[in-house]
Amino acid sequence: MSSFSPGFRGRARSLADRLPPGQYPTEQFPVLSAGPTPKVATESWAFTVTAENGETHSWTWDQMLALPQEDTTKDIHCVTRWSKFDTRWRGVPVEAFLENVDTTAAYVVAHSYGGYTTNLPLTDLLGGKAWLVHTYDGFPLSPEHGGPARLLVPHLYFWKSAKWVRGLRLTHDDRPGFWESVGYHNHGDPWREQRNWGD
Ligand SMILES: Nc1nc2c(c(=O)[nH]1)N[C@H]1C(S)=C(S)[C@@H](COP(=O)(O)O)O[C@H]1N2
Ligand SMILES: [Mo]
Repeated sequence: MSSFSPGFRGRARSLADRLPPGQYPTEQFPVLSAGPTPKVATESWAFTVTAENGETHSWTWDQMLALPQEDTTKDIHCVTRWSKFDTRWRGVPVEAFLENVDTTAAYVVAHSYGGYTTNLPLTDLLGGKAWLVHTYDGFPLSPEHGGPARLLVPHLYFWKSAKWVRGLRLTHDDRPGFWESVGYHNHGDPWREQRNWGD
């Protein structure tokens, strides 16, 4: 293995270099939802971080928009094998929601309006690797793609990017989410082809 990480050389890398094993590139933006699209109004929307001691920290839509915003362009990779290059998003880096949270937890369960869950190590959400996004390609994120706001964790398979996300629960023990509990890989690194348990 070479010492640089995927994405490090940015635009200098060829598209082939940016395609994880077993993936094909597409211009489409397929919609993959395990259930119906929940209707979530921004007026009643809230994002809540729950620490392992039960303490909660919540943001209304306007409070979330008042946080420093970031634009990011990322390649995304779905476990069903499509990859989409250079997707453009705007949102809040996840670490902004954890700044004042007193925690020693190592794991997170992201949970969504509609009931979807997905689990991640906390470190995969920090350090500029994950965002709560509300804008896609310059427009408000559509409901089918997770609007009004979704998680974006582009370095992992896209099932980790919870649509209609409503909060993060910090836990000491790792608790499999919706797909992870039916056989998807617990971590889901596309560069290591972590599709299923045992990969
Ligand atoms: N709440 C919720 N989030 C979800 C899903 C879902 O069914 N419900 N599907 C996941 C899967 S498997 C993928 S590939 C992506 C698809 O996002 P898209 O529909 O915007 O392409 O969302 C992920 N986030
Ligand atoms: Mo997926």
